[in-house]
Amino acid sequence: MSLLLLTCPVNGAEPPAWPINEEESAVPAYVLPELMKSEDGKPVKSVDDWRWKRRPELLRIFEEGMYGKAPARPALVYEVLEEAVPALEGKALRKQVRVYFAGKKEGPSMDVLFYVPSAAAGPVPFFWGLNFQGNHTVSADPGILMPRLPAEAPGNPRPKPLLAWKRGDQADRWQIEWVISQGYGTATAWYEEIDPDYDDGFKNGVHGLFPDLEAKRDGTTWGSLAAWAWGLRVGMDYLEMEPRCDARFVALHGHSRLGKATVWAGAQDERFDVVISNNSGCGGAALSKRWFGETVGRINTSFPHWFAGNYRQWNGREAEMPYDQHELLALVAPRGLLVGSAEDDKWADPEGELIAAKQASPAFELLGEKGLAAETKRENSAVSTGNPGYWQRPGKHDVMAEDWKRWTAFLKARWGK
Ligand code: GTR
Repeated sequence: MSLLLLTCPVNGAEPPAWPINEEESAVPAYVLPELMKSEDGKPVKSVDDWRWKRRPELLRIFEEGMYGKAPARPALVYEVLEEAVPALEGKALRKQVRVYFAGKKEGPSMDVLFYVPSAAAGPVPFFWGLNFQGNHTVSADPGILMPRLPAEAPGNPRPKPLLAWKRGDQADRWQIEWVISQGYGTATAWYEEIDPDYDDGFKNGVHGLFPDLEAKRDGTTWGSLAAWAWGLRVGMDYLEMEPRCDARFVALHGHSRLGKATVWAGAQDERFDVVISNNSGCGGAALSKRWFGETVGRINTSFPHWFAGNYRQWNGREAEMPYDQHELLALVAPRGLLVGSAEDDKWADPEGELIAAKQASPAFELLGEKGLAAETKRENSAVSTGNPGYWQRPGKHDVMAEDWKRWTAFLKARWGK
């Protein structure tokens, strides 16, 4: 029994501040806000209603209430660290580029690692996503530049694990050879080069580039998820310039916390033709009002730097929230959205992710997409042929070869290549 609902101290211990439920039978009834009704109570009936009224309204709700407002992106400034060279036994070309965040060649920057099929005759579709442990971990390829250690700062716990992360440690999660074999390119950068993932009062990473914004910090100012999403959009600014990338066909993908950042970036930025959420859970694709797995109170307590301050007002008060994550997913419409869950990943609430995708469907349908295929079930997701697509694989919270296969099948169905 994993239902933890303690109302009084047991043996002198304090009850958990944010009780967690992982039993389906214990999920109470909940009511979702209506996606296709504007704040003024009017129904969303036409493409124009969606495009000019509901979509901007929802973007503002998530920006001010949850992830926080990000500054404008800088002018694109980059430095080619390595021009395309043969790699992966000649199957790919590898390129490495440093993209600066200050609009000049100093200050924080991210190193973007690219592979494209060496056989490609022209620009190819691309996967673009952030990695957890440094570019050198996504493949054993010895040519990948080692990440620079994040700036030392009081309380910075990061350099130590970074030194322990080995080349190729995360290769299973990236499947680069397989992606190349499918005729696609792939690009990645280490998320902590955008904003180190610990609570430092928003001084380091790209937050530190905007002192005026920090001086006025309030409940609507950006947190780390918004910073990673911003970095993903800066990366897209580069991909649009990259001659080997066909920027009309870019699939943004992210796992777990990076899945949350991915969904937020993809919701805002229509240049991403496909958005893939992998096990993104609470604050990503999973509904907040469904009491299962991680909760708003819990995530804001464990990770106080991830969201805008305003989000904390919903700690323990999910039932009163005026929005929920199906409305975030709907912002991807009519572009491609694929939500992936793992069966044993209760913390991320696979069922809540499926329901959110289903509840986002009316926006996709209004805009001419098929919507989540009616027959989609968690246990039989292979039939998920619609848009949004949904897929659940057996196993735990992770990115696996099967996930990449499913993602690629979704892209091939959408792009015809
Ligand atoms: C967990 C967190 C999740 C998820 C995960 C991850 O600790 O509670 O929301 O983001 O980390 O990113 O690996």
